[in-house]
Amino acid sequence: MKSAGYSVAVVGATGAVGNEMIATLAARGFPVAELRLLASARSVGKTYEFKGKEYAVAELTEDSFAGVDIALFSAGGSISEVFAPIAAASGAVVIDNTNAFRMEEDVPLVVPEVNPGAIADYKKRGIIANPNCSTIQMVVALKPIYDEVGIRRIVVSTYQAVSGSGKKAIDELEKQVLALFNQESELPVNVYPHQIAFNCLPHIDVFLENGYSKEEMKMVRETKKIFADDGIGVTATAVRVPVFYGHSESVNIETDEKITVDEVRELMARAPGVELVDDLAENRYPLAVEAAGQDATLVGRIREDESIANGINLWVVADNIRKGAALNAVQIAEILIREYL
Ligand code: NAP
Ligand code: 3JN
Repeated sequence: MKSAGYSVAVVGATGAVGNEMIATLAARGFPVAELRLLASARSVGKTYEFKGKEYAVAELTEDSFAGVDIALFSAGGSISEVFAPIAAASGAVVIDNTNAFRMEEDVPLVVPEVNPGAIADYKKRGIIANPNCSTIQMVVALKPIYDEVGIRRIVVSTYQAVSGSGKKAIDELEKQVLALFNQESELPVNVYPHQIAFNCLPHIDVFLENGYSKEEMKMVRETKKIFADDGIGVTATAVRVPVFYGHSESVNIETDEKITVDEVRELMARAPGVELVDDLAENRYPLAVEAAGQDATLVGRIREDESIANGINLWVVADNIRKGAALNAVQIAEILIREYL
């Protein structure tokens, strides 16, 4: 650990995830000696406050990474494909929030509560991948059950907030709601193929040849990689819902050995990164509006799946921009500086 602190670059600093990266670095007291905020040429001139000081955004170029120790990327996959290897070659450790490297064998895909040991493999390429937000919150909740009784199959349906599609989608939901309340004849529909206000779209990212969306297949592949278990069956349905922050998930699992609802509750009550919210008498269960702005992954509605011998249902909710992106990345950076840099 460097006592003087680290030079940290945030690539995509002006975006929904980038803004949260800056806030998370500050909130967690990450030892930042130098902060480099990088985005497109469009954002040059914008400034952000970090720990009481103003920082100007610079244009991302090949020369942006000289002297940088840690580069947090969230400017989209095509930017990461080009610039993450450049950052790594100039000596930075890249923590990449995009899909660009997640499934590459020599790039660790890390959720600190689940597979922190995988971080050691960063040395191979100088890149660590952050999983997709929907995968992260699911594996945080399932890890203690996986360790206790094994998991054979996962059936997950997601209810994903618009902030997962970036700032323009947050604006679009707001504008559509206002237009509907003002009884305007035309709705602005630019980000999604359909109206998102008061609607549910079973369509996140592009559709693939097998009929699944890419978001659904990210959950399938990433879960197997994080648990280092190709034998788990995973099937997903990803749905965009008119919520600003907080992804919710209905998660059904079939375990190898029997586990009771009370045992799952006990595991959740002491699982790292999890908060058990499960009190039906008080109408307490995880809610997106309560998860928003929180670090914890909320787990509740724990029930036995009575249709099979070893089945459990859970409702899992987390702030997709925090634990789903920025917080997970900063937690990885914290382990990196504590154990490796
Ligand atoms: P956003 O709000 O639309 O922000 C996009 C960011 O990328 C902005 O800072 C933008 O800069 C920057 N950017 C775009 N084109 C650029 C270029 N040519 N050069 C440099 N910077 C460029 O999107 P977001 O929600 O923050 O998401 C950004 C990316 O993070 C996504 O594409 C995705 O890959 C990843 N992400 C991951 C998760 C996850 O599950 N882990 C969740 C959400 C997002 P300007 O403002 O200058 O255009
Ligand atoms: O839609 C969501 O709720 C999460 C979105 C994630 C996302 C958005 C655009 C591009 C990703 C991602 O993290 O997988 C990507 C991408 O990097 O491919």
